[in-house]
Amino acid sequence: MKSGAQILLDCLKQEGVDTIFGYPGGRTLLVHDALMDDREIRHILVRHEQGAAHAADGYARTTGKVGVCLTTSGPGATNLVTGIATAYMDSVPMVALTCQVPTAEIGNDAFQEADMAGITRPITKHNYVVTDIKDLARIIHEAFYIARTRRPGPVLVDLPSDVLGAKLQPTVSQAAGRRGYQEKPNLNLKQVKLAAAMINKAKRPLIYAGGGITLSDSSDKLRALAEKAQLPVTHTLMGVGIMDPNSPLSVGMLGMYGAWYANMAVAECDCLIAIGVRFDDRVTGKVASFAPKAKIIHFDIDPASIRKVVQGGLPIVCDAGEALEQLLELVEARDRAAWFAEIAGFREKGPLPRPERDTLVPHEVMEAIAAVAGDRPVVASDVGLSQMWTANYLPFAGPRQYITSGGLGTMGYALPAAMGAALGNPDRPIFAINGDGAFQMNCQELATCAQYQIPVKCIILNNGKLGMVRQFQKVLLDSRYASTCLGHHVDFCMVSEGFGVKALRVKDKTDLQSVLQQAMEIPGPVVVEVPIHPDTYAFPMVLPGNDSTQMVFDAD
Ligand SMILES: Cc1ncc(C[n+]2csc(CCOP(=O)(O)OP(=O)(O)O)c2C)c(N)n1
Repeated sequence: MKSGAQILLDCLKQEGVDTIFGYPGGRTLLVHDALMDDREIRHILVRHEQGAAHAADGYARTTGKVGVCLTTSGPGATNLVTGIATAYMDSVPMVALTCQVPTAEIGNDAFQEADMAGITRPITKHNYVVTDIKDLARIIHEAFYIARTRRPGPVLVDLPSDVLGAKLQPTVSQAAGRRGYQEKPNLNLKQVKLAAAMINKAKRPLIYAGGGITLSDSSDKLRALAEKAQLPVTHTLMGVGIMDPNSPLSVGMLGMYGAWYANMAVAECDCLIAIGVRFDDRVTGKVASFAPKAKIIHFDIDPASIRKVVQGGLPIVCDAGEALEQLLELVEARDRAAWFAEIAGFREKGPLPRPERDTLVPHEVMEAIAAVAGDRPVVASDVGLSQMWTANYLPFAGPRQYITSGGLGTMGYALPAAMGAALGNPDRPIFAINGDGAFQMNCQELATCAQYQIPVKCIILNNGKLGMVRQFQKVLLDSRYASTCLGHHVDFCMVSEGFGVKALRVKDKTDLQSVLQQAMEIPGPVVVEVPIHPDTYAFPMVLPGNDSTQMVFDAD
């Protein structure tokens, strides 16, 4: 006979889980007790459950495996909510295990009871409450299956403590599956042929590629397609790394904080080949004027994403990798030099700004990080100006190298996500790049990094402000900086040392490179504070409601 807690761990191992990010409480006692003797699963004790969710997310995004987090009931579980919503918006495979009050007490307002199935219904792909130990193994396997297949996403499993304590003779578990749930859509070849014909005919085609390419591990196929048919590629924030930014085929990131020339390419293209994207409002700007001259082909695994924002076009419900393989056979080589020259003209007219100033400027900082970063680094960026600077100026040559909260835009993401990435990728250099505001939202995770010697190099771009919001205030509200000044100076080095993490401070341009180099030479976690002038912003940008080619290039 085995307890529910033991059966749970057996199932996790069968699913290949080697790491769980968790935090204990009264309702997790049996699970944490069973984990204590387990040699195959390591449990990382975070300092806040939000950190557990982001760490599981960072682990999942960078390894392609399902990330797992574990909490107690009530406040432990509700602390996961932002992390689950973050994963949901970016289609990250995750299983959140929340322990619960005993089944007999559910609905009684028991101590530390929260209805997690109800609370997370709109932010999970699926969720379960296990009310009988006989269902436990099936539900756990199903949760992993649903989390990682089709359009991935977070699945929550609520585990009442009596179920974890009950005993059962386990039976051999069966392969997971669900009636009515198709693991992959059937690719409609007729539609792909139509798409190929449209591409072959187009004079100015453009690929608009996003996170779906990474999720289906098909960036190589995308590159091959672009190469064969000579198709320029612009990518979303979630698509950073799927193209080598130095490739002549790459047109960089489009959208609100993307490159003007990428938005111009969208405006001028005659065929927009959208793959694994969802026409997010930060991409389209004013929808009515998005890609006005183009016929649109939209490849996506989720039929609900197709024609959600932009109407018309050719819909193809598919796995991106399968579609790209077929398309590669069907597209013809074309000379599109004139179109590439046109895009090069846009790039020359409106490049990404690289200003020269006495104070440190974003591209300099990013280039300095790139110079010390080493082989295939993984960078988790937070939300704010630092996110846009990282996406635009750090050259990511491969997928799963850049992770960020794209859809929800969650401040406090970077440090715990980098922690998860580090545990999933022990051979790679790992960075967290944060604004000083975002860093303060989950800086408690430095204690986790110190305890387990997780080698995250945590870079704080310190402008003393909530810079991205301040930028809006500067441009839209006549420089009235309401509630965006972080007031008194926080000594981040002292904070970090207090958590047991070594800290270094960059003075200015003269020591930037040497301090970063020094950080790389120190084993384990290190914090590096970099001073950024408060009036340094992320330009160009599209103002809300505007056409995406009408970008603002500076604040004056
Ligand atoms: C949890 C959360 N709260 C509020 C916001 C709104 N917000 C977006 S960017 C930003 C400012 C970020 O400031 P900081 O981390 O210092 O980075 P900076 O923009 O200065 O680089 C804020 C408050 C958010 N995205 N997430």
